[in-house]
Amino acid sequence: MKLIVSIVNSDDARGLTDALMQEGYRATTISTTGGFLRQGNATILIGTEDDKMEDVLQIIRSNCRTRSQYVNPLPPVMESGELYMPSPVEVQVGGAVVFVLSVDRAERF
Ligand code: 2BA
Repeated sequence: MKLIVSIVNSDDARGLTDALMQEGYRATTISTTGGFLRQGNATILIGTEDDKMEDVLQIIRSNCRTRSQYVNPLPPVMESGELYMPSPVEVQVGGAVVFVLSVDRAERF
């Protein structure tokens, strides 16, 4: 069995879980925050059989899109009187960051 941990844009989370449910997969959505942008995203946990993994990855792929975001880099250390003009940097976020973990045992009691 595999546990697929998928970090996605909050705007894609609903569509992705709907698509997973439609195909008969079970999923849990956790509200999370990215360490770099410090913005909300969603982490979706999907436990599934090994032979279903590629199908789940395909559903994730087709329901999450890449977005460009601009962030202001941290200001440098400056002497008093110096002026810092921040210039935003573009980063590509997502579609989805996915980790696949092997599960030793899964139970539902
Ligand atoms: P954030 O940490 O908020 O990162 C958002 C985007 O900022 C990243 O998109 C990446 O394009 C950029 N970024 C992140 N760290 C950077 C750095 N040190 N320098 C320059 N740019 C950086 P994604 O790679 O698509 O990641 C989207 C979200 O997935 C991340 O949000 C984080 O919540 C999660 N994530 C990504 N890689 C991870 C990892 N190795 N472990 C745990 N979570 C991860």
